Amino acid sequence: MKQDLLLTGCKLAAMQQGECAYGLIGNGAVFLRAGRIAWVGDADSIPAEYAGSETENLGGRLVTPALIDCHTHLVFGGNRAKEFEMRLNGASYEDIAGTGGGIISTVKATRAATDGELIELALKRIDDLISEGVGVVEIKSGYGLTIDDEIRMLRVARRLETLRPVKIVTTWLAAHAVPPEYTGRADAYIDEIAIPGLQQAAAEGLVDAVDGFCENIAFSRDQIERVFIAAKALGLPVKLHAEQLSDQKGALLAARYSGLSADHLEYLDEKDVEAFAASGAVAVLLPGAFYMLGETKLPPVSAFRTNGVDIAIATDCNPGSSPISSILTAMNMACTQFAVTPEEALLGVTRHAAKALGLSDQYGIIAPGYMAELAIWDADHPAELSYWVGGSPLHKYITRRAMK
Ligand code: DI6
Ligand code: FE
Repeated sequence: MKQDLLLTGCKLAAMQQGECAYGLIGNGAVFLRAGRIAWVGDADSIPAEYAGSETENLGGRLVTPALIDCHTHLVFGGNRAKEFEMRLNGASYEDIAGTGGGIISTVKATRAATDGELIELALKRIDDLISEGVGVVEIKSGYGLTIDDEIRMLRVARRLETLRPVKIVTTWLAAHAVPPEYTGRADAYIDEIAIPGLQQAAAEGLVDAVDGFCENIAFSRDQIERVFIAAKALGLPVKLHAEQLSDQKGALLAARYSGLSADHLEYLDEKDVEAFAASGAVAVLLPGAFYMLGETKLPPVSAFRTNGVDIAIATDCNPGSSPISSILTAMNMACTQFAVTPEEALLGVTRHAAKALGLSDQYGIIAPGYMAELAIWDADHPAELSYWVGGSPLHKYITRRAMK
């Protein structure tokens, strides 16, 4: 990016706290300097020192912070279209997982894929997200389930950042499923793979956060807690796939370990929302998985509102429960399925998604000091981003990251 750039002629949804969460400025201007936002405000009050800079008039277009997909599993081999068909013929997600399909079938395909193949497949998904203005993508391991394959997944994920102008945040999710070689020995898997692998991956600097899948078909709260203790000892933040298929009290466990977020949450008991809220963790809603699995139990969105829980929205891009690489579709689904408002949906992929990744001081709002990562839309109002289904109204994407 050029050193200095003044953007004018834009309608800004700065997503800062204000009268409305959009933080709308009708006739806005933004001054970018050395990859950061240096000034933002009304076009009538541009400071004289910036007024002579190279200027780009955006023709009245809408400008938002670059969007953030704060929960994906987008590095994987193969696909599970056949299981999708099985589910539509009557099998449940749990039935399929119980007979060696589900996550384990993706583990086999991922282990068999070369790094080059995994990168090529993941780049397609990343490009889909970029075409919708996404500038930050979280990617989890969890389809390797050996120390080497889990670390390989994170290396591949980090590599994507050198191939596309996005920030990649990597999450250790070895406690995702019990691999076949550990059938019936989940505790041993935690002790021999999930924890020592985490220590090794962290030593290589590959881990930004630690996640787990707390569920009947995956790991118990006690097993997840052991992983969390190891994460804390390494100074790493935690988060959790919690209450996706049943109420395991996982969100409360994540809260107890000062988790950045708990994700899914359809089966979270409303009575537990107050305690969850007190931790300050973000509730990450994944409407794509709800949609694909034909789930009917809704997450307690109004209890989140009443208790002041910040809500984020993500694609959960994965081959089993959410083969979706469209953040705008996830926003639309959050609105239509969960009765999240378009304003909450946009907050959920900007400010609150940044919080779910521990990046609140750099991403997710348009404010001085924040990264110069902006999405410019052919849209008049931010509600349009949640409204259209299919097609991207992205006009262009401004990033401080030159293609490397
Ligand atoms: N919950 C999910 O929705 C994904 N992982 C998880 O813990 C699904 C992963 C898959 O089915 O491959
Ligand atoms: Fe997930």
